[in-house]
Formats: sequence, C-alpha cells, structure tokens
Amino acid sequence: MGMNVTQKILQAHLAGGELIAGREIAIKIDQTLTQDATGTMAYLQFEAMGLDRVRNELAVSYVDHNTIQVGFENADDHRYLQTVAARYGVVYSRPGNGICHQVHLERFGVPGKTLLGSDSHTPTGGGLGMIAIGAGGIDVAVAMGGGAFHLTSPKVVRIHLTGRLRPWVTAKDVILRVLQIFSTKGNVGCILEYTGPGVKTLSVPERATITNMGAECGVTTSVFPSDEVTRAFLEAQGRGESWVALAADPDAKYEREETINLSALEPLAAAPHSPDNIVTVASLAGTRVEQVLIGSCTNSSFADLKTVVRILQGRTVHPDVSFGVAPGSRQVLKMLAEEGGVAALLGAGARILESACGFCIGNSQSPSTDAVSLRTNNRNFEGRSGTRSAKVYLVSPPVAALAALRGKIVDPLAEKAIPYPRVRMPKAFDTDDTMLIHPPADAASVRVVRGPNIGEPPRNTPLPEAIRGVATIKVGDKITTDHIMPAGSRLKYRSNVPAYSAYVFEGVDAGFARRAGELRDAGRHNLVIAGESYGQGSSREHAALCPMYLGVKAVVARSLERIHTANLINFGILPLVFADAADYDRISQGDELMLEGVRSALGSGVDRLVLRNASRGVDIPVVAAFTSRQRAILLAGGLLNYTRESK
Ligand code: MIC
Ligand code: SF4
Repeated sequence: MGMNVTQKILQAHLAGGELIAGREIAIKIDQTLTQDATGTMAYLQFEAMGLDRVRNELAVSYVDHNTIQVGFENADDHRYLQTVAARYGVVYSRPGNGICHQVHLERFGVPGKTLLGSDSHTPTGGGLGMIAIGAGGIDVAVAMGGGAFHLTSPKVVRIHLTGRLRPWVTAKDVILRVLQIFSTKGNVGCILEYTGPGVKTLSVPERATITNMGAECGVTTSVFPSDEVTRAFLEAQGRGESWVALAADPDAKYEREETINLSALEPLAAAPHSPDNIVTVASLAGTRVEQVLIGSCTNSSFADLKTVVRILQGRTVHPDVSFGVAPGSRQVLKMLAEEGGVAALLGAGARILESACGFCIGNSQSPSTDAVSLRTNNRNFEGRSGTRSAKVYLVSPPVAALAALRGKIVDPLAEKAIPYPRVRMPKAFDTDDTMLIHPPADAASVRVVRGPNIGEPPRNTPLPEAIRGVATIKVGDKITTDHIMPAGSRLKYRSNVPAYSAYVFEGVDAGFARRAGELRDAGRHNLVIAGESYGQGSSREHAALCPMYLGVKAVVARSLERIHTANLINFGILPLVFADAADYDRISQGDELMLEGVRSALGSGVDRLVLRNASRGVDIPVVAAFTSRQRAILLAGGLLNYTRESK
C-alpha cells in the first residue's frame, strides 16, 4: 500500500511500536533545537543525565526569546547557554542571529529528517519536508542524549491545495483558513499533510508560514512534500546537497481530507482573543488601528519583508500608528539592508526591532490601553501582548503594511492606489554564518558558567498512594500555557523555578500561587480543575514544572492538549480527563478532593480512577489512560527520576 510523506519519514525513523494511528511509537530524532527561554532548563536537565556529549546528528541552541536584558538574568542565561553548548557539542546561535525557526529553516533544516525542538513552533521545519515536532525541554534533552521521542502514531489529515493565491492573498490566509476549518481544539494526535497542484505555487518560506501556525490547531505537526521549489530554496541557501525529493505515493491513504482552493481565498484575520476566531479582513475595514507589528517566526522571511518594503516605499506611516518591524533573522535584516529596504522602512517611519521574538512573546511593545494592534504573528491570547485590554488581530504582512499607512484596517482587494508587489525569491541568500558558534572537538576543559539566577531543576517525589487535597483553582475552556505560566515581563525567571512559581495563573487568579504554596506547606495536595483543551499553545514546561513546585498533583480536565499533557507527565503531575464531561459541574473551587489508591491503580494498569468530592459527597469517574512508559514515569515522580532509576 502506498505511503504518505508523514508515514515515509516516521517509518524511516521508527525506533519502537507500529505505525497504527492512536498507538504509541518511538522515533529516532536527527536534529534538535532549543531556544533560551526553554533552553536553560533543557540543558540543566541534560547535564543532570550525566552524559559527556550530545549524541544526535545536530543540536542547535538559539538565543531569541529573552534578549531584552533588563537586569543581569538574561545575559547570565546566555553565558550559561554558550558555555554549556561548547561543553556538550551544541551549535550556539548568538542573540541577534534571529528567531530559532527562521534560522533553522535557512541554515539547518533537511527534508526527510526529524527535528525535535523545545518550542511549539518547531513544525516550521515542515515547510522543508521535515517531521518537526515541538516538545518540552526535558524530552529534547533526552533526544540530545540519543534517546527516542515517544508520541502517538498520528492520524494523517490531507490538505489538498488547488489553484494559486491571488494578489494580496498570502500563505497567512491559507493557515487562517485551516484554523477556520479545524479550530484550536480537538486535533490532538493529527498531522496535517499538504498535497496537490497548489503546493508548487508556494515558496518554502510560504510553506513554513503554514506549518508554523499549524501549531495553533494543536496538531502534532504539519508537513509539505520536498520538491523542485525546496531544491531551489536549499540551493539559494548554499545547501543544495541537503536536498532529497519526498512525495506521497499516488495511492497514499489519509484519515481525513480537506481541499483548499488557493484561488478562492481572501485576506483573513484572527480576531481577539484566539487564533481560530477567523473573520475576513473586508469585514474589519475601517477599524482604527493604534499599533502595527510585523515579524515573528510566522511572517518575517526576506520575501515577507520585501513585500512590506515595496508597499511602504516612498510613503509615510499614519501619525497615530506605532509601527515596528522585526526581521526574522540576521540574514533577512542584512539582505534587506544591502538592498536599501531598511532605509525605505526607516523613511516610512518604521521602528526597526531586533531580529528576535520580542513583541510576539510580550516582552516589549505592549500596546496602549484598549488599543487595536495588528500583528503578523501566530497567537493573540488575551493579555499575551502585555496589555490586557488590547485587541490583537493576526494578519498577513501586506494587510499589516496597508493598515500602518492608513491608520485603519483596509480591505486590500479594494485597494486602488498601491499595486500588489509580487516579490521573487532570491537566487542566492546571504549565507554569512559568523553568529553561529560551533563547539570545539575537544571540550572536556570547557568551564560551564552559571549565574546566581540559575537554579537546579527541582525534583518531584514519587507519586503518593493517595492524593488528598483541594480544587485549588477551577478554570474554563481553552486555558493556554500563557494563562498558566505568563511569559512577557516574567520571562527572566525562567531559570529560577522558585521565583517564577509565584506567577502561576497570575492573570487568571493572582491568589493561586499563595494558596497552593500554603496547602503544600501544610502537607496537602493541589488539584487543578479545567474545561476543554487545557494547556493550548506553547511548549513551555514551566507550565508543569512550576505547578509541580507548588504541590499540584493532578489536573482534571474535559480535554488536554498534547505537549502540555506530555509535560505534566514528565513532571509527575497526573493528567486526568472526566469520563463524563458533565461532571466538570460537580466540582467547585475549594472543594475537598481525594484520589485513593492511585499508585496501586496505576501500577496495575487500571485506566479509570474515582475522584471523590468529599465536599459534595459524590464520586466522579476519571480516565487515566496512559501507556506503560507514562505510568512508570508518573510513578517515579517524573522523567528525571525515571531516567535515573532506569540507568
Ligand atoms: C511561544 O510562542 O509561546 C513561545 C514563547 O515561543 C513558547 C516557548 C516558551 O514559552 O518559551 C512556545 O511556543 O513553545
Ligand atoms: Fe518566538 Fe513568537 Fe515564534 Fe514563539 S511564536 S518562537 S515567541 S516568534
């Protein structure tokens, strides 16, 4: 039987299990990437594993998130990351070299390889025909140590592309359409695979925009075939030898199929406060805009920014709009500068921002109170921008550029004054890699430097026989990891778990951390009660690690997202699902809850537990469906304890 691209890559990397959708498989990981906000913990965990050198083909450590450097903490992290990379054989991408996903696509991605990254947008690599998956830092640490990555064998969903994008309609509109079809929930365990005649009309960076933001659907990853367009991109990056052709067999099977006619798409936007709240740009025309920001790992390629330059050239940004541009990489910025694009942007009144995550993670450029902010990134969760009352719309770079000029949202299809600039992909990119530092061959004498803000990752205790405590918090649907563990101005505590833990659920219920800490100190347990799709969004394992530190032992939800579930297990927190979703209503915040005999139940392979709500005198059945490996990790109190025990 024919195979699709996903199956071909997974089959070639299979290290355990069978490719039957829904079963657990283990795959060999060729490449890993980390970024600084998740990286310090990942390397501390790698060090705790006691290996002498990374064992996978290529490990790259990027510094792109915490580059704002207010106070010593970020710079201390960078110094640790640089020295630990040299010590253990990791390539170090210096701050200023660009956003991990953009740089990895340009300089390292290889069709047909597997990539595991400690960032949820690692699927960007799918634009090059990789199986590129986001995971928690500790899973990446294990992969750097040569260990396999465990995942659910995916349901492969085909997205068949026909037609060709019209002027002013872009790859961003394709992925916004995908989000309209699939939404941000209910897609756990799926991989989106793109096929059809429309594929060859899209450049690699356009494909990468699509696979990048596929992360918002909650899928495992997204993948494109590798074709002549891929070859041309790699050749232009001076890496033509990395190219291999990769396509689905004509009789390949898929679990579900959707067709998108690129010719019929129109400019779309994700309205506040969710990436799947899709509306047409035309329906927003006339909305006044106070801020426009172009950049992020979704939309900051050379072609994206050149399109923006051509729209803005010789024109001036509206006086009421604060307008910033963050090129995705040093390569993009340098090439724009060499062509005069930076001068054109400055001439138009742009603020040139660092080639880093910056505004996207909310560590700068917070909008004014109640402002409408148009951004080209991938997440518009409430408060992520740093301003709770702001209304963030996610759009394509040309839609953003037009709004910056006019001070209001413009329907580009009705645009008369400015012709749509069709930008060609360059024949050769600037491949200056001087901000990549390769590790020395003999690293035994390298001293790893840790600043005072960098603490050991805290250890959990083995799972107790009984969990007895309180529903310390009850939250609703679609709680993201930004709700659980805010980034933005709190980012500098990423390497200091006790300090960072004070902000768990900060924007949802500022009293949570104090209450949870008090219960923990009194020897009781904390339980989190949640609605649907708990743990959407980022891969940050701090959303499990910090609750663990506060004594959270279980999360009971209507449904849970993939990376967060894995992170909870990795830190010894039980992720449980209501057997009957209606039982969510039978628990209130503050109720006394008990799970008796959990250890024995898990040890014996039982997949249902009874949660006793002592405050109401009711028993609630909950699903504890884990693989035998996950049970062992939970019993040990997390992956670090488990890895030590199984040595
Ligand atoms: C994000 O976009 O939310 C982040 C910040 O890149 C996160 C990683 C992190 O929290 O460090 C992600 O997407 O995984
Ligand atoms: Fe950085 Fe934003 Fe991309 Fe996350 S989504 S990696 S914060 S640019």
